[in-house]
Amino acid sequence: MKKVMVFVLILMMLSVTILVQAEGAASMSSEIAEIPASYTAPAEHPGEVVRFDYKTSAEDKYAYVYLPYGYSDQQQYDILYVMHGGGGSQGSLFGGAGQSNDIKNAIDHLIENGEMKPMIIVTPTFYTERHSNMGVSGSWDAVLEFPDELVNDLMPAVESAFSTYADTADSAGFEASREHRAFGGFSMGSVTTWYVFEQYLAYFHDFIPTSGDSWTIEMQGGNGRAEETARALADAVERQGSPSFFIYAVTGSEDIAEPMMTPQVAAMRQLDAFHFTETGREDGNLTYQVKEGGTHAMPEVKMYLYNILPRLWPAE
Ligand code: FER
Repeated sequence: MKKVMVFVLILMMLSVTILVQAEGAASMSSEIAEIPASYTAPAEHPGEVVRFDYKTSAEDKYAYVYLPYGYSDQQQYDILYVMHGGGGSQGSLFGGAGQSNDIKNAIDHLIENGEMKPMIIVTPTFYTERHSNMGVSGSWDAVLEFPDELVNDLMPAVESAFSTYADTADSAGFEASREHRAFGGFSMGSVTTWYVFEQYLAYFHDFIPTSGDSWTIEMQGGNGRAEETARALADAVERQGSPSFFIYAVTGSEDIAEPMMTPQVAAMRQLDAFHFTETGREDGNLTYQVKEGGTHAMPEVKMYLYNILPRLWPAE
């Protein structure tokens, strides 16, 4: 009798261990690969980063726009918007117009080798002349205003200048082409991404929140108020008519935002609006990866984008 009890106890401990390991495997991932060194060098067929000027009701602004090699207005392109983090700028990802840095070269190689469909990538800024405070609170003010600028000013301008799937660069055109449009960002740009998800799901299908939680309930609410934050996101999905979407959430194990993102995603997984998947877009609408050793820095963001971009609109 005693022996049986001990055996059962061992079995129970073993299954707990296995469960804990499985839980860990769901968030930790070795799947995020470094950008191959050869991809950080210039490609044979490079795309081009150009400056794009546009107007808001208040001021003149600009973004950088990556145009893939052979860009032609006779073709339609998928489009991704990527927002920088606090203190960053339009140049945080690609450097500037005419430049070719590691991630720009990697994207050129991915497209050149048929690993990724040619796409347009826009890197704007949430800062305006009124937001000179680039600290967290000043950035947050700017972030809160950005989603409206995005859909009212930036998207109409950029998507009438360049050829996307939006037949008309207005709300009807953006809605009809939402499966060909994504929004992502790093840190405060990830906070921005969650706001865009909450407000303009009608225009975007894919989201890449990188190392930043949703501040819809409060600053860093993904940590202390994970359930309310997740519920607010689920309510936003329902309010917007529950269209399909896909969220590629990602951070690093050593990232300062990881303690915010992990509880938020865990809470989201408890809700019907979200279907967690580790396999692919067909099997759910939310995935989350935590890169072992990853910190809150641009080299990681570039690595995450290198891994996620080819999954947005898979090459044929
Ligand atoms: C987070 C989301 C955003 C976070 C930090 C930020 C520490 C941004 C910080 C910054 O831009 O300075 O969850 O956690």
